[in-house]
Amino acid sequence: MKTALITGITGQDGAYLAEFLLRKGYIVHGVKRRSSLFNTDRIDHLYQDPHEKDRHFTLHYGDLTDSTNLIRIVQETQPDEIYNLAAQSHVQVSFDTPEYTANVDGLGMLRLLEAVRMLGLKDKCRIYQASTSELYGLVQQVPQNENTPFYPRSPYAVAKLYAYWITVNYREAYDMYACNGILFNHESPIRGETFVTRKITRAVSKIALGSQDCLYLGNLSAQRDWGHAKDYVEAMWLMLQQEKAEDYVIATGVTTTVREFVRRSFEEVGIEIEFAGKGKNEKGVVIDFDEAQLVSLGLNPELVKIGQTVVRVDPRYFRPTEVELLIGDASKAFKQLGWKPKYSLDALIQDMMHSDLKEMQKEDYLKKGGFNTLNYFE
Ligand code: NDP
Ligand code: GDR
Repeated sequence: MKTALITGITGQDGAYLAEFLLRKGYIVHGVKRRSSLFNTDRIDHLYQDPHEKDRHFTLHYGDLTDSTNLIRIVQETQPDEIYNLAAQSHVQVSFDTPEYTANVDGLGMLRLLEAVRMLGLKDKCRIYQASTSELYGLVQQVPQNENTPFYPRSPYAVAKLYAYWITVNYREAYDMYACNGILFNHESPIRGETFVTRKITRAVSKIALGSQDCLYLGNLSAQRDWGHAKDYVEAMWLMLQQEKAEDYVIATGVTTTVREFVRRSFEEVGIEIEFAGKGKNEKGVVIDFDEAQLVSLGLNPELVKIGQTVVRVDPRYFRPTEVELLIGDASKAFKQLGWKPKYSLDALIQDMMHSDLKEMQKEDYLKKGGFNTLNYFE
């Protein structure tokens, strides 16, 4: 029975990976941060009471900025595999918190590598670093593969560049099994609500229910290679099961604009929209709807108005420096890992819209029934 340690277990990928490894029979340990409110929603279904015998799932308090706790947790858990997924992972937020982002996303990996090395676990323990397509930044060539030069365009990407190279360096200097998964954007129904895909699927659901009028977005022309997180965590695991540690690009090879993602999300609920105008003045307007489809989803067609502006651009979401185009070439992973994504973009959007629509319908129902959130300050 293998033991895995996951940092960032409370995040999107951490939750999917924990599920995946438990199903494979692993003992899973996770590092969670202390917070004033519970932050374990995504993994609550995996929780096991500390008094249970044969526990396969354990959480430890810790933080990637604190070497002392990382050394203690690695020592206590003696992992065969470490997945370093913890990060301040929001690109725009990294412009506001550049030093903190560097500390967690850059030095965090160094602290883990050192913990493994100092504890004499380098021959037992394999390490995965959550590297990112943001490393490519300003377009040098497409599609991007393992040999494409990096040109990071945010404090987040620069911090991740350090983590990428320190992983390569420890592999070469100390012969450690350490690898980088250069993962392109991957999403799911449990994606953080401030990333663009989830922001879109939540807002489209609310607009279809009549509880929100308009969705405000930044750069609609950015192009991303979006996959499903469920597929991508399998690739992380495969990277640690090889004879030799190497770095791999994980992507679908298909790129789509933010604008098109919005259009297709509306299509999922039977609403057709069209974009007009340019730059800050671009708008998305309802041009048609499918009454039968709306009804079949439990929605009221009378709430949908032809001519309604449902998408507007708000420059506050523009980034100081942007990554305009990402398309991954994952042929190395296809060949060497035997990995292939199962979800298409349409299947991903369907999964996210289905889940958010249900969630918003539940909220709407509770609100209409008078069960509003309690106001403790009245
Ligand atoms: P999330 O933002 O959903 O999760 C990040 C996790 O890191 C959370 O568990 C968070 O804890 C934790 N965390 C943040 N700061 C610290 C810290 N100082 N110490 C310990 N834990 C911390 O990200 P994803 O799951 O989407 O991504 C996982 C990793 O993969 C990240 O490193 C991300 O940068 C990288 N990545 C993601 C891609 C994507 O498209 N999703 C693509 C390529 C790379 P809390 O819940 O308390 O906030
Ligand atoms: P990204 O994801 O920056 O690619 O990083 P995000 O979903 O935040 O942005 C994707 C693109 O959409 C544009 N955009 C908006 N983005 C957000 N968040 N909110 C908006 O309102 C909005 N409007 C337009 C952005 O400008 C951008 O071009 C994600 C993270 O998960 C990283 O941790 C990871 O490393 C990379 O993916 C790969």
